[in-house]
Amino acid sequence: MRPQLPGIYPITDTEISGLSHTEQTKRLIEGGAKLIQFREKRARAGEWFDDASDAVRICREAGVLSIINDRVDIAIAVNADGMHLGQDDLPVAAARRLLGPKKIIGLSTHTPEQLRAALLEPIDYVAMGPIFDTSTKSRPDPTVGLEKLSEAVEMAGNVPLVAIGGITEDAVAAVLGAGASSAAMIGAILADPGRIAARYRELAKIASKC
Ligand code: TZP
Ligand code: MG
Repeated sequence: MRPQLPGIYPITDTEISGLSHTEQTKRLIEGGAKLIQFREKRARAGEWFDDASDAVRICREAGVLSIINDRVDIAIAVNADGMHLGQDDLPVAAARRLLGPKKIIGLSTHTPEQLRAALLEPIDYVAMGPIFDTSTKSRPDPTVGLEKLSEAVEMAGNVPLVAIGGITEDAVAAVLGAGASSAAMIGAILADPGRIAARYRELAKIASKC
């Protein structure tokens, strides 16, 4: 399913926010989020399953799309709307076989070569990044920058492209102006956990003017 991507694409992070995925979800939905990606790099499967189940159920009740990062087993187990794969995760074709034709699959890319290859896969959107320096991801690839982002958008054609990595409030307009369908953000939304809803609202307002 090719989703209508929102201008701001929030991704959860328990380390940065200090909150469970479920609590981040409640706050993001209060701020008006329409799609949330759940990114968990540390928890064991059992703990991750419980938190993801609650978060996805809350999303479903609110009509918000839920995307699980990395783990196809968790995505299936909690019946998320889709998943987001990286270059080192399960191959897209294998994930598609497991998830079926209706679920959303997004794929991270970091170079034009990876993007070209991604566009041959059964994906619904592609991500490109890091656009700017980021401290959120461990061992990030080299930064892409705005110029190469524009070239990536052109190469992606009608496949929606999500820009990610180091995107601050000040950069949202430039990233969307370069043609990205969506600006994925972690730190800029979650760094002040008491203002997650407000931050989402502020950022979505900027995106709505682009
Ligand atoms: N993939 C490329 S950069 C990145 C990921 C998951 C981290 C994005 O986080 P932030 O805080 O918005 O830079
Ligand atoms: Mg991954």
